[in-house]
Amino acid sequence: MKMVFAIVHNDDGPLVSSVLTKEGFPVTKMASTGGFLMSGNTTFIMGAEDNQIDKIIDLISRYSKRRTQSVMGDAGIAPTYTGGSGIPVEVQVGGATIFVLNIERFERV
Ligand code: 2BA
Repeated sequence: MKMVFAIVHNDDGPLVSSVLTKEGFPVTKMASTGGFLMSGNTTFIMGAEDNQIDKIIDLISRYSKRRTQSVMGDAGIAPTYTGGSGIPVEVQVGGATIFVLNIERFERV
């Protein structure tokens, strides 16, 4: 058994969630915040069998778009990243950041 942590853009969260659920994968959604942009993203936690992981990754990546986000030099990250210059900085965000961990034991009591 595996545990999947998938961080997706907030705008993709609802679609990714409904697709996974529709395909029969149980999912828990957590509101999270990226440390770099300091803006909201969505983290999915999913317990799944080993042979389901490829399908899950495929679904998440299909519905998570890659975006370019522009941040001002004095917003969020910015004072240290841009030297507080106020100059816009472009960063690529997503599709999704996915971690797959081995689970030693799973109980539902
Ligand atoms: P953020 O930390 O807000 O990062 C947003 C995007 O900013 C990242 O997109 C990346 O393109 C860029 N970025 C992050 N740190 C950077 C840095 N030190 N210098 C320059 N650019 C930087 P993604 O890589 O797609 O990540 C999207 C979100 O996924 C991240 O939001 C963070 O919440 C999470 N994430 C990404 N990698 C992670 C990791 N190794 N561990 C935990 N969370 C991660």
